[in-house]
Amino acid sequence: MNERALRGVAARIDECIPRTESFTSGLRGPRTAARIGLWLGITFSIAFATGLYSHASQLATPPVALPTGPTRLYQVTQALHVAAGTASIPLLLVKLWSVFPRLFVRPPTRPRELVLHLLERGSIALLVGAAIFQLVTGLANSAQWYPWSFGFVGAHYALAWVAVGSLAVHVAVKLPVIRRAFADPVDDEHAPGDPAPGAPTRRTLLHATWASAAVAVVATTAAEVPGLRRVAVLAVRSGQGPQGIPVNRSALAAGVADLVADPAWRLRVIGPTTTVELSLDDLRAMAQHSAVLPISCVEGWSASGEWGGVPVRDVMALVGGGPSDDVVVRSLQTRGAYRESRLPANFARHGDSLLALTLGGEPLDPDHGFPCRLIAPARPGVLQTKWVHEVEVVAP
Ligand SMILES: Nc1nc2c(c(=O)[nH]1)N[C@H]1C(S)=C(S)[C@@H](COP(=O)(O)O)O[C@H]1N2
Ligand SMILES: [Mo]
Repeated sequence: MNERALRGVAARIDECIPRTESFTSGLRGPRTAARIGLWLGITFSIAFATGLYSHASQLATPPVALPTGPTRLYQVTQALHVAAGTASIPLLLVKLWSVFPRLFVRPPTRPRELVLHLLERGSIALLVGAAIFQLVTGLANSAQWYPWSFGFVGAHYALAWVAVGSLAVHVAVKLPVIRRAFADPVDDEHAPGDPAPGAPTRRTLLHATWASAAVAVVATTAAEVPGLRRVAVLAVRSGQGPQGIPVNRSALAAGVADLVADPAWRLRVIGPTTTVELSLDDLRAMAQHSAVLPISCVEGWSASGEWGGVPVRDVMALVGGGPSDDVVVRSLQTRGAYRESRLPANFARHGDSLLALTLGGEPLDPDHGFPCRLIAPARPGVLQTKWVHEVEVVAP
């Protein structure tokens, strides 16, 4: 094929691809995109900060000692994480719609400009890809649906850095456009390209977007607000479980139903000086302490109860454990990522960190960890190990 024929083909392909100018809705464009972008920046920052904290909380040995209070700290930060992520979904959809025609901008021909253009497009592709990945995996995780084979925690954490990094580049590159967009009024009547009288304005579009984000937040998180449980239609685990607390994995599902009913159950406590075995009656004979503490699941639901039992530090002291020791707690469960957790020293010596035997004054339901479970303040639910049978004091 000669060069002329090639040009002809290229021109014909070009004709088939829509042009940026063919999208005429005045609702789109920088003024809408910048204002929604500002809110996306806020929701992504909240999700990133609370996500980093959640990730650090789940490390066996966090890089810095994390605070053990207030008791509801993790409950609040994780609710913020899920709420910010959920609000981002309608925001991102409208934002993508508002800039969609830019997808059809023809690349410049001068090499220098072309390189810059491709870099800018590349950073946007990265940002959009990472943002969609985060929102889809986060939403699926909070619905306990895992239609993938990679590890959620590692992937969601890694892509958070990609999303936030490419977001910073995007804001820096677009700063002049953003400045101009905010300087312009949202709606200027009678300007060319602006909607005809009676047609929706940019202001209407923005208000509808804010409203959808607000509905998304309320529908996922209101379950914890007294009186609002019924409107939390999208909340996971907002229903009641035994003893007023929802159950994520039942004793049956964890394969421990028979083991927990065995009267021969003993708590093995391993320490630097000795190992002891305690029966349920031995534990009940020790000094009991109670505390109101929430189960705060990473999926976003949470529920508080009054837990009673033996402070972890009292059990550690039986085998020579002291206030600077960590402790590893193991479940009867033989499989599953949550069958073991490590309590850093500052949590282990906290008086409200319990090997709980009761909930609301009653013996634990098998689904809540009978005979004995770990419950400690300001920790993710995944670390509140149920069906405990072994406690080992370890040097940090
Ligand atoms: N052994 C064991 N402990 C566990 C789990 C588990 O699967 N196995 N799930 C954890 C998770 S994800 C949560 S949110 C809480 C739920 O506790 P609950 O069922 O008493 O509400 O228990 C935690 N403890
Ligand atoms: Mo959880």
